Amino acid sequence: MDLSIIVPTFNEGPNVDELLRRIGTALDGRVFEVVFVDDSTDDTAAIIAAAASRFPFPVRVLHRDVATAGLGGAVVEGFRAATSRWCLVMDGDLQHPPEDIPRMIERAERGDVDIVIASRYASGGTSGGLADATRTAVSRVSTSLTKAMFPRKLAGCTDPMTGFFLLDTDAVDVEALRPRGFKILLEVLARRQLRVDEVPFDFAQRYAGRSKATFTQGVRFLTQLAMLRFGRMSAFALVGGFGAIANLVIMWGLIRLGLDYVPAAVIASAVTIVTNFFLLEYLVFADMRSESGRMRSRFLKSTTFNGLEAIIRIPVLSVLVEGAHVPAVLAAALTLIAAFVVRFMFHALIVYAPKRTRRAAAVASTAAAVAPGRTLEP
Ligand SMILES: Nc1nc2c(ncn2[C@@H]2O[C@H](COP(=O)(O)OP(=O)(O)OP(=O)(O)O)[C@@H](O)[C@H]2O)c(=O)[nH]1
Ligand SMILES: [Mg+2]
Repeated sequence: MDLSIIVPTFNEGPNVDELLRRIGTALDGRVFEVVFVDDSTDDTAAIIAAAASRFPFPVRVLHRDVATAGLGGAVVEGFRAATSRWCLVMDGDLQHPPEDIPRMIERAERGDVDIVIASRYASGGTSGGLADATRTAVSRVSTSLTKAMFPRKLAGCTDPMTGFFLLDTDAVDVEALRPRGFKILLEVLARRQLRVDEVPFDFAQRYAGRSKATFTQGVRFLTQLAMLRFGRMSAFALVGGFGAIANLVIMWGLIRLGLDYVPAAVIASAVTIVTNFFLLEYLVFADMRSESGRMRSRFLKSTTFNGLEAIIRIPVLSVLVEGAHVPAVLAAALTLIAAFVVRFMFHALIVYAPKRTRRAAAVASTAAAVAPGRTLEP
């Protein structure tokens, strides 16, 4: 079996040589290439390029100046660049021991699976390399949550969050993957029912360098999960719901401070409109940003729309309060809910509309914006 090994790297310079050395030893006698997809801000790409000549197998490095979609985006870029149909994805910090690759290949060569996943949680595997008790707990809880949300597609998989797997790229539609954040395997598994098997492995300690897992990555992951499961609209609703609650809390606070409900509603709306925009940018439409023109223009469209919406909403609010004697905060809640669907359509179809000339591509991508990731299980 020909193999492309894809290694996403972000500032992993001190690990490169050891990684290549151990891969070379583990896969001695096999045909393979190593493709690093590098988003580093340091000299990792140069280190890889220099190391490449010291090894008897092909080593390539694709350095991305714009790290679109982070780790997940890097892996997809690797799938595109790979020369082999079978791609093995592994971290660049040696937490994924290269010595386990032959077992994964042997499993795939039996010919009855689309993906072989190296699992920390299958019996025989261990997760000792997780930094501390908190990371272990977060990993366990998010694994259970994820499995609960995709009971059928993840039935054969104990570790949908691992970054160590061997995939037949002919079994997936690489261009349809919408990676965001850290968990590319989940994206692959949730899109299409694949034939899965696992091999257990011992998750090692990081060899050198620093972890890139952050709290922000955690928030991104939750958004990704919501979007894969229920489509983009649910993530939009989540952000909108958060904004609505913030709006009401601010309004309530200002009224308690003695402000009249109209200026209180105006201030609360202004604050939430701006916050809402950034949450949409970085969570809900993160994968569509690079194709939809300039951020400034999206900001203007989004805030103008929401501003107009608030300007219309506030007279309606006052009719409800003065005319129909609905309590102010309840009336605000009702008008916020009513505005939701219109706002989603406007953002998905106009603010984040792809700026491409080919109409067909634009139409396809717009359709994807409104109903993406609706991967309801059969
Ligand atoms: N290309 C690319 N690689 C990334 C990015 N973020 C992380 N990586 C790489 O993805 C792999 C996994 O990242 P780690 O920081 O090890 O994350 P982790 O294994 O969950 O965290 P630790 O257990 O603390 O090591 C490493 O090879 C990183 O260099 C990114 O934005 N772009
Ligand atoms: Mg790591």
